[in-house]
Amino acid sequence: MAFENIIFETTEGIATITFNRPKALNALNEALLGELSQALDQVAADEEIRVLILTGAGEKAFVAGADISELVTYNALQAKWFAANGQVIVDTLQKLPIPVIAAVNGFALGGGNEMALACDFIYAAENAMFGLPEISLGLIPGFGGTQRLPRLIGTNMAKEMILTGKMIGAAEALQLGLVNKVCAPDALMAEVKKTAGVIATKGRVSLRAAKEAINHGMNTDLASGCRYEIDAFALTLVSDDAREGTSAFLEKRKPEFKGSIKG
Ligand code: CO8
Repeated sequence: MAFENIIFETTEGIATITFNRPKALNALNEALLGELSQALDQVAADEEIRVLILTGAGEKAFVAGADISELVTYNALQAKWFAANGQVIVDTLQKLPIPVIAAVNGFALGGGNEMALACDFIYAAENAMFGLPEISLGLIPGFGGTQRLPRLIGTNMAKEMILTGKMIGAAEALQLGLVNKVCAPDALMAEVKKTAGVIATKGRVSLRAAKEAINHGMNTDLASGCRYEIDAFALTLVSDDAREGTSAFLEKRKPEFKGSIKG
């Protein structure tokens, strides 16, 4: 279907969703979130898509947060629905069976920062700015920021960012472990696609199992996480891709992973 607030395209197994409201710095309104939700469903249902990239249209912003002009019209129930709906979407992003990379090309604020936090990792342009400025609006983060940011950069650094509402640049975000790599703005998408391309050559079953094991382990104790890994490892070992990967190694050739998650 045709989207108006996002651009959804797929090339060689790599899907890209571009937030596309550049005049409002790609702020998240209900229409955009509805389209994003539909696009994520399409991504989840399409086994040919190996990796998803999220980015923002224009040169200024990834996403500058929830659309404040829409937020101010909400009553309490609408605000609850908006936050709950947003959390379903970031949860869907985090649980997508394929890797998701955020290519942060400018401001990633509020709900935009939270969207990036739900991705598997972030590459940022040198001009990217990260922040959870809700406190300056008399609000708090509502799309999971109070939960995911401390898990990623530690409680005290997250508290400082959330309680002051300050923005940090890409270099500081790299130092904090919020982003994996900082690139020149015009090199960002090429770098992200290069990494996505490497991931896309790997087996579907093992990619899914590795992501699930890490996500599961981050929400449980070490012993339970390791126990989960045993089962996930056993499942991957009997997959077509593991047969191909191990045979290719023994035959001294490159593997060609063509296995299906459906067995
Ligand atoms: N919502 C709506 N419009 C926005 C937003 C936004 N978040 N951000 C920018 N815009 C619009 C501006 O209003 C402006 O529109 P116009 O040209 O019509 O005046 C246009 O985008 C360009 O913005 P600026 O002129 O402000 O550009 P600057 O370069 O001067 O400043 C900033 C860039 C610093 C990013 C600035 O725009 C800004 O501070 N934006 C708001 C950032 C913010 O506070 N984000 C958090 C929003 S709240 C949130 O995300 C909560 C998520 C959870 C919600 C759950 C609740 C129920």
